[in-house]
Amino acid sequence: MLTPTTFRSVEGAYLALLRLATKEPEHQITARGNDAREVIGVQFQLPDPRQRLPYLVARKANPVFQFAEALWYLAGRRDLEMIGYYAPSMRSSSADGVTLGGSAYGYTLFNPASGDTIAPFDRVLELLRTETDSKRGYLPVFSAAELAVSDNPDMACLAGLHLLARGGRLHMVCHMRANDLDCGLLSDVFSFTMIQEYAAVQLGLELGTYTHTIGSAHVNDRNAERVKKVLYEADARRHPQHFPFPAMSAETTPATIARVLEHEELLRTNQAQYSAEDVAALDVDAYWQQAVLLFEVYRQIEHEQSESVSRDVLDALHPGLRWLVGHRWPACVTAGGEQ
Ligand code: 5HM
Repeated sequence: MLTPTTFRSVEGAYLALLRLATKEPEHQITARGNDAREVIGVQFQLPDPRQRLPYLVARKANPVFQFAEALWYLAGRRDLEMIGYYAPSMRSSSADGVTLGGSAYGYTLFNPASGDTIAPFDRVLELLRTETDSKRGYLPVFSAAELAVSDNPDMACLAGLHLLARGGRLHMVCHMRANDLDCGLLSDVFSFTMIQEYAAVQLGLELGTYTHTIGSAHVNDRNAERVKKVLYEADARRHPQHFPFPAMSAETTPATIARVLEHEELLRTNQAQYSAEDVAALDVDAYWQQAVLLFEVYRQIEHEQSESVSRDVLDALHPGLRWLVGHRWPACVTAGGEQ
């Protein structure tokens, strides 16, 4: 087969790659102190990139982090202050304790490079507006300069994103030099398909296919037990969960992202507390209100050490997001359900 295998959702791709790397590894490697099983040069395609969340009890995907990271990228940020709140483990990748380096992909994509005045993302959109069939809509992320930094704690794993407008749809091909199949793949696919959908909205195009290609696809030995549990669950279950994910609102602009992030900051710093009714009245549309609801869930868990996330907020969540929150923080949701 010369074309990539397609999957209905990221979950199928994730499971297939875990099986491949753990059951038929090509290599056993040790790189920067991590032992891993690896396959080289793999790819898959999602015909519907909106199906970007896995519903596996053993994996406990964190939808709050997924939205936070996607927004952090879309806003072109690199600060630890925001992303470290949702993923404390990312703090260890920062060289100065304030910013992230190569993995702050949005910073590279959505800000002008030094000496330029226009961000690469905006240049590519302009190119696709003027020559739809262009093959040049490539957004490089990995840079050779990263190799020159000795003991670089944070070298971009994303080589680049390629946007191709064909037949009224915006396709994306993602090239990763390396992908941790258990820990990195899911959040990467979530965020990159959000960038793809955001680009499609800006161009007024339908969402096309998403193709993910990986140089080194690996599973770290330290995650082997969890991976076994995930694969066991997938093999044993009779009825996989599937919650179709809604389309990003066609009105989404950079100002929308900025407004969502204003609410995110208020919640992260506990300067605001929102009920579902408050969120419904906010200056962001229903699609992005879901992100604000997730940030409110997390505020209650982090700042109130809440044993029960308020029922109205949970009920206002999209069923798939509610399912994920319930499995990630079961104690909080069960208690809330009893109110
Ligand atoms: O030694 P190296 O720089 O390749 O280690 C980075 C590790 O983080 C690799 O296992 C890589 O696959 C994983 N990773 C990922 O899968 C890292 C990032 C952040 O750049 C990412 N996805 N987005």
